[in-house]
Amino acid sequence: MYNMVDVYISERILTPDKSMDKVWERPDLLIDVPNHYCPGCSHSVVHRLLMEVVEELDIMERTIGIAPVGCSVLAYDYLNVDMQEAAHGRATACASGIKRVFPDKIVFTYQGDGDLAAIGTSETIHTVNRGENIVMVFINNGIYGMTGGQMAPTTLEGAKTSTCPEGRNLDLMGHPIKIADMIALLDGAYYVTRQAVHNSKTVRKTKKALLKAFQYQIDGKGGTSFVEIVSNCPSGWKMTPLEANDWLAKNMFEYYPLGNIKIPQKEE
Ligand SMILES: Cc1ncc(C[n+]2csc(CCOP(=O)(O)OP(=O)(O)O)c2C)c(N)n1
Ligand SMILES: [Mg+2]
Repeated sequence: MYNMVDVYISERILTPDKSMDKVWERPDLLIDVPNHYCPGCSHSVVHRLLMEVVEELDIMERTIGIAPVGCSVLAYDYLNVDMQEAAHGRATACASGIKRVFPDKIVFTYQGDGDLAAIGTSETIHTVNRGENIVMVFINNGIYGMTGGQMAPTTLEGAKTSTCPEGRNLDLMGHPIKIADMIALLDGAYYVTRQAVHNSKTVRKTKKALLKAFQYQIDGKGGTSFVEIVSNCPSGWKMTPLEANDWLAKNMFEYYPLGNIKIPQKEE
């Protein structure tokens, strides 16, 4: 089985004559321990990008991350910055409190779709509406990965999960929620973008988006930065990692198109 990180590395370090040209190494802030993510899972790629960004911006001493409930509940075991665990859905409420008490800290939440767009919908909307100067990283894998693959608010029409084994039926279960588009309408949203990490091109774009989001917070720009990352869940989707990435590209981007949804006015 492939691991997303291996795919990414192999694309970059195998030169045509198969000699090794090392251009990548683990960021120091990504703790060198085996992680619990399934092979091919997007979470580990995004963890790495986050720590690269924190390292490059030289903010490791003042960064505080909030871990959610979901597959990334153990993020604090892998990210070597100060971390706080939040109750399910409450990460942005925690982040708001921490940022207000320590305005010089750089605060981010890291949340899945069940956490951010289901149980935490209220916290999500009101945090952005207040324009809290934090970064929200949103992993939209269209499923509750941790608990065995139940339908999430973002599950696509027709997609099969353990709670909609016949496929999501819109009449019965409502529409997949485009939470990033919703919060972009709020005046407190400063930067809202939707990215992905299923190949090396999108990985690079996501890193740029994360760099921007953190830089806005460092510069004290007014408002919340929100980076959605359309992600996979090979285990929950019952696919191999490569099948999952194919399925994601063929199905998810039509409903969740990649690109910026709201950018600061001077950059328009
Ligand atoms: C108050 C509460 N309700 C429900 C749960 C069960 N639960 C744990 S994780 C989770 C969903 C996680 O899905 P998501 O946020 O999409 O993260 P993923 O695992 O897909 O990365 C649920 C419903 C819980 N832990 N606490
Ligand atoms: Mg999920």
